[in-house]
Amino acid sequence: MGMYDRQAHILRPAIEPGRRVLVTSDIHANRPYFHGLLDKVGFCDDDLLIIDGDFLEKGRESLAILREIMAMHRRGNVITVMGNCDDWAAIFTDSGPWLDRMPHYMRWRKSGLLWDMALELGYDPANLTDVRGFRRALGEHFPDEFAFLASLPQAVETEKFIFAHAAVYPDKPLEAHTVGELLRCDAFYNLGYSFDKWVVVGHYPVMLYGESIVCANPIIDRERHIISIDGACVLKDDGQLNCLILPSIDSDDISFAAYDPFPVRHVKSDQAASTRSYYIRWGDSRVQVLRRGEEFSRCRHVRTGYEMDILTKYLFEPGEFTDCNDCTDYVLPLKAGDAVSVVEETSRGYFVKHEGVSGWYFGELE
Ligand SMILES: [Mn+2]
Repeated sequence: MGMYDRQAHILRPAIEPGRRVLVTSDIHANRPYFHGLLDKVGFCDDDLLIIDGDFLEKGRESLAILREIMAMHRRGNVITVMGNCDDWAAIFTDSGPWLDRMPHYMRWRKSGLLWDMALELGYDPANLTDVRGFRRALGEHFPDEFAFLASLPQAVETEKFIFAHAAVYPDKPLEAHTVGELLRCDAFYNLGYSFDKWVVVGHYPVMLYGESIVCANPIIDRERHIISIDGACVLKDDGQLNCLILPSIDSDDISFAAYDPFPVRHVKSDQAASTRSYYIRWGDSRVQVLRRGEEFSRCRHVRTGYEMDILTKYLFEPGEFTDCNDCTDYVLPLKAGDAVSVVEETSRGYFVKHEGVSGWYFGELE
């Protein structure tokens, strides 16, 4: 049974009004960002945290964060929605293809839940030969972990909100959705749907909705009632872990907080925004190197022809044509005294973030 054959499990919890609710997603096994965010918002046992999927994989500490979230569940202040990267209990029910792909996936990622579990069991995770024997060992040694993962709902619904990892389709009842429909969907916000309840999703990094500007802050669409919160923690160097803040589960007074680890400094002089910019992103990052320099290289984005200087260390291969790390030439509009977080310090200036937006600042900092 694949993701699109399984029917979704919907949770409708009773959440007492007046309790503060925090909603995050796509932590991707990044415990420093997770703790940084919880510290920043002053998370305590009186609050309720809703994790909107994908707390596992890609980052370095999948097994540790799984156990941490299980402990939070026992204390009763977290509700976790399943993301496509958390569906590991399916290895015991889904037949065939997944099992055969498992060794390849582990070698490629060199991290993740099964990687961490293999290490704890004394297997060499990069050279898994007997996958069925390994799966049997997982079931024997990690029954609580897999029971927890199997118990996760694929959507949580309240009077005013629906929390699902990737998508909700307005033309059918929530329980008629398959697991795959709720957990996988690229660019859900671009599908144009509107909802009566607030639909809160993660999964698709919000900056990918921008053409020329990189903004990691949540998209809160008050007309269509869609909120997209994945700030691309782990996935993008300048990403952040976002969370919505609801004073109460029955409130429309929605604000947000974000955590990233970059040092905060203040700009000394005003700067005007660039009138033209582009954002080269993963999946569409083929560039032609016109002049390769020590620190910066002049590059032409192959699909659009847009030219910009890119940090040479962002270029993946040494040849004339290469893919590159996500980057932009956007120059941020700033006022003297503005706080910025510094992502890169270069001989030309600083690559910084200001209110969630990434771009260049060419003046001095204090
Ligand atoms: Mn996802």
